[in-house]
Amino acid sequence: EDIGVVAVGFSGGQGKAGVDAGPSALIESGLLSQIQNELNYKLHGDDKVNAYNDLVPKQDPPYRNMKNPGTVSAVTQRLSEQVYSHAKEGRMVLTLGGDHSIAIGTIAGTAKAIRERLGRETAVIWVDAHADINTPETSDSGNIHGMPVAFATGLAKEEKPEYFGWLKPENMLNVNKLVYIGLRDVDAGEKKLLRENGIKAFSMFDIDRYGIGRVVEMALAHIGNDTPIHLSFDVDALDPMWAPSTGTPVRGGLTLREGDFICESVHLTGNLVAVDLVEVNPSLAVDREAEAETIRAGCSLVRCALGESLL
Ligand code: DIR
Ligand code: MN
Ligand code: MN
Ligand code: MN
Repeated sequence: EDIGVVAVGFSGGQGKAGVDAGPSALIESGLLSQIQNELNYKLHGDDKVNAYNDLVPKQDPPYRNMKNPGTVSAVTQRLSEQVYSHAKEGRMVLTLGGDHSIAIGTIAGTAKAIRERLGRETAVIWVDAHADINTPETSDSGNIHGMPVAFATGLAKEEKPEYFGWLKPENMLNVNKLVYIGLRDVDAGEKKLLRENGIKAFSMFDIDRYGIGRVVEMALAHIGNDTPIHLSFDVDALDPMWAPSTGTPVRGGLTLREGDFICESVHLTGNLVAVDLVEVNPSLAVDREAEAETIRAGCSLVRCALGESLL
């Protein structure tokens, strides 16, 4: 099977340096060679990390409360083209982040390619402690990594091409094809958006109540059989016990096994078209062991999504 790899060394969607080194850490720990040699994928695309330095504007003042809006817009636009070019060829696309703002680009790329190639809408399973659905106006932080779902679904809109105006209807995700798993730190404005738009979300409370098996079953039932799936996995969905080295850790999260189970289940559908693994920040670890744990967890999630633990 063919897979397109995009390594996105980008941190402009939030304020902490170091998340741009996530992809190189994952790759150096052997992720791509495992995918190639153990899981037998044919790799296309990046073995080096994209820094996108050529896209960073000289000045990038806040716009509508967004920080680095021109930079994030330009990088995600380029990324959407990279993802699109893989997905159009029928390849599964693996994107290694980078902060979660990059999902604006990855979803835009897969949604467009899948519409053109299969005439279908893409579903997104968003695994995260956070809902990342703030609009520029509801956001307290101004960090765009808290907004990608709002832009991907069109809940946040902007005409100016240099500020996400490049997003067109063919890039969009339908809100009823979106489902969350793992939420536990959702802003008041985000809760309102989830409610008003009838968006399906399974919080940690639901996982405690039903167990991860039933939650994944319900999540997949919601998006429907035979729907192409884009899995966007923020490593902070995992409990900091398993993934401490990330920008906004929140206690009370998924065990590594629960995270792996989500990925395995999505693989088993046979409908997976894209995977994002984001927010691994090697430089935030308290020691080398915490750093290695987080990278190991990230690699495990990706391998599970690509079918490692299943025959
Ligand atoms: C918060 C935190 N909701 C924000 N979001 C994070 O900045 O909008 N997302 N950490 O990953
Ligand atoms: Mn998060
Ligand atoms: Mn996130
Ligand atoms: Mn398989």
